[in-house]
Amino acid sequence: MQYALPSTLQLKPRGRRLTQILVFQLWCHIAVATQSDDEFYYGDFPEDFIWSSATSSYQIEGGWNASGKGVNIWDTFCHSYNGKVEGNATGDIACDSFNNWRQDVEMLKFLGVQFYRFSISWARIFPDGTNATINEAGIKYYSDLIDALIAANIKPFVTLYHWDLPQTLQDFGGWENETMIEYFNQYAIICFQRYGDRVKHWLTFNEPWVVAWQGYGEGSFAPGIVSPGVAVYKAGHTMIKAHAKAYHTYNDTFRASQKGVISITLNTDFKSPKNTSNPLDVAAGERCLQFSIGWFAHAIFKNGDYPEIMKEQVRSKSLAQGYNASRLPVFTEADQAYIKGTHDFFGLNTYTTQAVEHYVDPNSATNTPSYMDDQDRKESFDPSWPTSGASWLRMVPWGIRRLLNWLKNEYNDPEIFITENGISDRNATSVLLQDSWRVNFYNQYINNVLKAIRKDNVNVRAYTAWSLMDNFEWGRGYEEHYGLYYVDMSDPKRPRTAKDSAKWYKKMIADNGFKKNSSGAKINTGTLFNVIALSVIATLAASK
Ligand code: PNW
Repeated sequence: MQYALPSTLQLKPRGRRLTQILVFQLWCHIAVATQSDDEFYYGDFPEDFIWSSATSSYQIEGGWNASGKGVNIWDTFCHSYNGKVEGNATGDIACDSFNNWRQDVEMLKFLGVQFYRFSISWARIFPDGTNATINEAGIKYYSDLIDALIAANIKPFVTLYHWDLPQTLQDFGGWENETMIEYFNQYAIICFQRYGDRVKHWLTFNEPWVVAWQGYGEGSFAPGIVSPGVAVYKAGHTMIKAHAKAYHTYNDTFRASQKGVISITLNTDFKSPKNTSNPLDVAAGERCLQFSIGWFAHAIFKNGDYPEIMKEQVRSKSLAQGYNASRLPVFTEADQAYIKGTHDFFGLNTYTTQAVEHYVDPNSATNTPSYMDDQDRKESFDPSWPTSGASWLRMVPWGIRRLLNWLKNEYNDPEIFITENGISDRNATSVLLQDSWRVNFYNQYINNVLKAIRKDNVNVRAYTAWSLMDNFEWGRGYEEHYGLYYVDMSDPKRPRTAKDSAKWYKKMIADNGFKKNSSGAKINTGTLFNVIALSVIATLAASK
């Protein structure tokens, strides 16, 4: 028997029509609201918003054995010509910023950025990785750069470790060996001592995820160790502790006199459930975020320990694989207390979004243990997302806004410094200067950052374009380009030329946001369409 409403509550045909119209109106409102998220947002950034661009030592400096510099793991990796770097390229000369750094400062001045994020090459300061010998020529190189930046009113934003570990330390096991913690601390101390009078923004590590996974997991990056389920976690563990130690050193010894800030830069893609109405995919998306950025952020920004889901997954997989304990190392209570809260802001590098689905490999127990398998997921791209020069990078502008919101909620509304964002190409030289696809990328991504700030109240303080110039793109050598500036690698002088994206970024910075066309308010076509549709349907419905 069908359940019927009491007759007093039953809708008359006319009332039913009205309800249909109301439901349709509601749908239209939702459609407009969702659609307006995709719409361009005109407005400006907060007055004290920081614009920046970035590079890293090995990618731009060259001078690999100049003026007393020691050998680092990327020198060794490239010089082994092991086929892992496209075209057997090396960073021996790169953009030759060891000699051309004055030009780099001019480029930054042209852009009008307030900050320049660069990294220090550890082996240029400590040739054998330890404070046994200090290379004064190396100290001077960065000191001169810092002075020139300050003279140009550009604040130096310094990364201590952007992947170029001194080779001598790798010979002791690199980040698999916890003695690195003290070596890193000694290196950090000399940087604070020599530069901290002028440098007020520090990053300990750039993307420990990439170091751990690509360096010690799949081995595609230096030092090229292939241990996807064990060394990967050990390296991550050591870097978290090394970060915490350097933070405390700064806090206890240097902060009072130098009055700077220090933190870490973590990377992740946004992980979007492939099927948003499948709870398993939704859980898989969240799990992947915990495994990627939570791996490091949970300890530093939350409670000193790894995310619960990560501990559970790695432990149960490890036991099923015949280990008698988890492959994920354990933080003692003392470690946790020491690591928790070692941040002054949240440094974020992000480029893309992955679609995530729940997937358990049936052979998980017998396969080689792996950080990837530990996550029980498959990642892919929606085919509609535009490609780039990197297989891992698709342009998904709304992803950055979703990620910023996720970070806000997950880590108690931190101050977020976007320390890298950008897009690559593999185009021929002839079209590199007219990089309209890169302008489009920046336009849309930065607009989504603005929406995160203005509509969602995410506390984003800085945006950094990766990269200032085309450079040594790690495993892709010189074939992939991220620069706002083109660098002619065939010319020994390595001349730099501004691309269209550099000019666009300069204007955006000068405007501090997106100005409406001077002709006045732009009509929002999406809303207009919905309003017309709504009234047509309402009229039709009422006339029946
Ligand atoms: C970052 N991935 O690296 C680095 O910090 C830069 O040095 C680098 O040039 C830039 O992004 C572009 O690659 C990443 O495979 C390397 O997901 C690889 C990945 C992410 C970031």
